Amino acid sequence: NFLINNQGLESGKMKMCNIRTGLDKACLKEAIIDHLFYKQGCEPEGASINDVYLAVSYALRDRLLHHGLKTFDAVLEDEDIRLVSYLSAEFLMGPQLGANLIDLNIFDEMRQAVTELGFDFKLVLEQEEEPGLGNGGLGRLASCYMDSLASLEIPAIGYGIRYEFGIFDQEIKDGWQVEITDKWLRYGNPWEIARPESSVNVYFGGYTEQYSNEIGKVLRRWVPSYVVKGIPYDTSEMGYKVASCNFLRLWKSEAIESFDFSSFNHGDYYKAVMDKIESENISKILYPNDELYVGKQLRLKQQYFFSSCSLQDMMRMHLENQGKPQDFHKKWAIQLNDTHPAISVAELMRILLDECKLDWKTAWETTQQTFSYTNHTLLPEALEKWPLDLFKALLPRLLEIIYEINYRFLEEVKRRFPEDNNILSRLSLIEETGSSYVRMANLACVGSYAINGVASLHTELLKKNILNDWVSMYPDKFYNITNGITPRRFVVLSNPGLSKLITKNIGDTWPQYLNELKKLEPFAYDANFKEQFRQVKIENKRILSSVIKDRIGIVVNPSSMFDVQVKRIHEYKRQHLNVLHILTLYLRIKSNPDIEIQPRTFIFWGKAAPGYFMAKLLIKLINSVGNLVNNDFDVRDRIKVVFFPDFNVKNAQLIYPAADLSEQISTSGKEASGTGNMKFALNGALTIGTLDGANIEIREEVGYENFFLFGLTASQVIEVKQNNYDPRFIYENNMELNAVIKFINSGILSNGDRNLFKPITDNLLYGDPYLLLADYPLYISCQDIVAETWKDKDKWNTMAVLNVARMGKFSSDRSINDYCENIWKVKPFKLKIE
Ligand code: F58
Repeated sequence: NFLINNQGLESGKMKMCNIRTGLDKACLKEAIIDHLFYKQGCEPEGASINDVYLAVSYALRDRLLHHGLKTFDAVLEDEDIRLVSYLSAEFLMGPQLGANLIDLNIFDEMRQAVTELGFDFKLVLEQEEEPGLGNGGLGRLASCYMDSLASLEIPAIGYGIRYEFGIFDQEIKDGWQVEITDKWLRYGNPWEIARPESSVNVYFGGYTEQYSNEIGKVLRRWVPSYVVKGIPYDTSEMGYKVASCNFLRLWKSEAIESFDFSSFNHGDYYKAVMDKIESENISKILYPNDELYVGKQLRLKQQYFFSSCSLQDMMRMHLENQGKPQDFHKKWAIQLNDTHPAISVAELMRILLDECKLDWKTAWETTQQTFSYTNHTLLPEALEKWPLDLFKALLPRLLEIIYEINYRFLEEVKRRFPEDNNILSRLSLIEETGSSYVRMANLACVGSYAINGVASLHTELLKKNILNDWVSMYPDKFYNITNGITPRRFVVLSNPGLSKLITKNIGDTWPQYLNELKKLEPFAYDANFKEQFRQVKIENKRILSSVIKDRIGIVVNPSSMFDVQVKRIHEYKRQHLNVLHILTLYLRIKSNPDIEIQPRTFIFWGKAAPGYFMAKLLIKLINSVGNLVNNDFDVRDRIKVVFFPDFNVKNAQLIYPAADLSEQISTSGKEASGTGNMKFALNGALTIGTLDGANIEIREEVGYENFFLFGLTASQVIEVKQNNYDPRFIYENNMELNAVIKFINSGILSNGDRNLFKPITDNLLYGDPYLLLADYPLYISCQDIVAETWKDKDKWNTMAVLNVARMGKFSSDRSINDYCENIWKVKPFKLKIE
C-alpha cells in the first residue's frame, strides 16, 4: 500500500484506529468527532455545518501532514535532489476538501463517515469558501501545476502571497456588475499552518552607500528606511495516489514588533501606527486586473515582498543543509510565473553579493542557472515596466544591481551586434523613451536560462515579435511548453459520472496517464456506450439547470444545447461576438416566428476588471439581451440567455461537465493559450473556435472534423489591419449584421436609451481593433453548421466521445514532465511511508 498503514494497532481483540492517520471509515468518524470536540468545542449534536466542515478538514489535514513532513525531511537533506520552486503572484487553488479526498483516495470513505454521523456531505463540501487568490488562467495554471508536481512526485514548493482579500465576489444588480469584497478567511482556513518561526524581514526605501570592508575592499550597501516582516503560511499539496506531498508557502506581511520606535519616542504616534498599517497593506488585496498592467507602487511592493521572502527562505534552507551559496542553483530550480516575480533576478544577486559576499561573476553565473521564465501574454499593454523614480525610491539597491546587470549585458550585445544601435535600446533593461522605466520582461529574459511560451502559436509569435531580439541574442533559451490542466480536479472530482463511465470501460489509471483515454476511441461508435455518455451529460446539465434556477431564477431546458462562454470578460476574448450571434438568431425568429431553430441555452460567466469600462458594459449588454430574449413570446423558449454571476473554481467545476459547446472565439494571435478550452473538451464539449492559442493544438489532437473552426488566422489578422481595414464596409454589406447593430442602438434593449451601448457599437464600427466584424460572417455560418450538426445527436455524441478520448495531451502532467525534462532537469523522488 502506498499510503500510511491505516490498519491501526491491534490491541487485544479490539482493532483500534489511529485517529491521526487511519483511512478507513471508522477511523475517519472518530477523527471527526475528536476534532469537533477539541477544536470546535462541540458534540456532533450541537455542531453547525461549518463546525463539521472544519472538523472534517482538520481530520484530513492531519493525514496530509504525515506525508508532507516526511517528504521534506527527506528531500532537503539529499544533496542530489534539485527542488522546483514555483514563484507566482497568484494561485487560484479552488476548494481543497474534495480535491484532497480524491488525492488520498478516500472520497467514498469520508462521505460515508460524514453521512453516518448524521450530516449532509454535499453541504459540508459546499461550506468551503475557496481561496480566490488569482484572476484567471495564470493563477489557475499555477495550481494545476502544483497538483501535477505532487502527483509526479517532483519535490516542489509553490511560493506566493497570502492575500487577505482575493478576487472580488461578483453580483449582478440591474444587469451591471457590482464588486463585493471577498472575505475567504472569515470562517477560518483549516488547511493552512502559520510558521512565524520562519518569518523573514524585507527592506524598502532609503539609500545606498559605499563602504570598505575589513580588508579595505570598497563595496556598496543598502541603508533602507523601513522593514516589513513576512510570515509564511503553508498549505499541503498532496499528489494523486502517491505518498509524497509538497506544499504551498504563502507570505503574509506584518509590521515588525520593534516598529519605528523613534516615531513613538518622538511622540509621533500617528506616523508609527500608519506605518504599521502600510506594512500590513502589502498582502491585503489581490489586484483584480487581468491582462492589464497597472503601475501602482503597492503592486511593486507586493512583487518584491514575496520574491524576497521566498528567496531568503530557500537560501536559509540551502545554507542550513551545508550548501554553498554558489551552488544555490544545484538545489533550486526557480520558475518565474510571468514577470510578477522577475525582480527575483536582482534580489538573488543582492543576496549573493551583499549577504553571501560572492564576487559579481560567480553570483551572476549562479543566478543565471537558477531561473527560468514563462511568458503568458502577447498583449503589449500587459508587459510590466516600472517608472524609474518609483523603483528607485522603493528599491535603490536593486536598481543599482539592475544597472550593473544592464551595463555588462549591453557590452555583450555591442560585441555581438556592433553595427546595430537599435537593438541596444530594445534589449536594454531600462526604457528611455521620454520617461524612464525598468522593463521586467527584459530582466526576466537576461536572468533566466530558459524562456517559454504556453502554446505552440504563442511561442512562435513571441519569438517572431515581442521577444525577437532575445532570440537573436540567446536562440537556445527558447522553449514551448503547452499548458495543461489537472484531470483530477477537472474530471474525477467535478464530473464523477463521466469518471465512472470511463473507469468502467478502460480501468482506473487514466487520471495518472491521461493518454490512456485513447482507449475510448472505439467506444465513439458503440451505441450502448454513447447512450450512457449522453445520460451522464444530461444529468450534469440537469444539475446545472437547477443551480441556475435556484440562484438566478431562470428556467432552462436541459435538453437544449448548452452553449457556454466562461472566462474573464475582455474585448479580445470577444464575448460581444457571441452576443451578435444571439441577436442574429433573435432577429431571425422575429422576422419569421416559425423558423426552425435548434433550442440553445447561451451561458456566460466571468468577471470584468473593476476599472474596465467596456468589459462592464458588455456584461450589461449580455444581461439586457437575456432580459429581452428570455421573456419574448415569439422566442418560445427556443433560445435562453443566462449570465451567471461570480465565476470561481467552485462554480467552474459545475459548468465544464454540463457544456455541449465551448466558445473559444478570441481574435487570432491574442490568447496566449487558454486552459478553459481544454477543460471543456476533456469533459466532452465540442469547440467552436479560432486558430488561436492552444485551440490549434486541441484541434490537431481531436481531429479537424471534430472541431468547429472559423475566422481569420493570426497572420491574416495582421494583414487585414495593415490593409486599411474598414469595418463599416462589412456593416453596410451584411444585412444581418446591419440589422443587429441597429437593433442594439434602437433603445429596445435599454429602456429607450439609444446611447447606452453606443461605446460598444461605435468601437466596432469605427476601428474594431479585435476584428469582430471581419469574423462575423464566418462565425455565423460556422454557428449554422453547429446547429445542423446538433440535429444529428448520434453524430454529435460520436464527436464528443472522440474529443474526450483524444485530449490526453492536455494533462498538466504532460506539461510538468516537459518542464522537468527540458528546463528544470529534475527527477521524481519516490517516498515510501511505512
Ligand atoms: C493567461 N493570462 C492567458 N493573466 O491569457 C491565457 O491565454 C493562458 O492560458 C493563461 O494565462 C495561462 O498561461 C492571465 O491569466 C493574468 O491574469 C495576469 C494577472 C496579473 C496581472 C496581469 C494579467
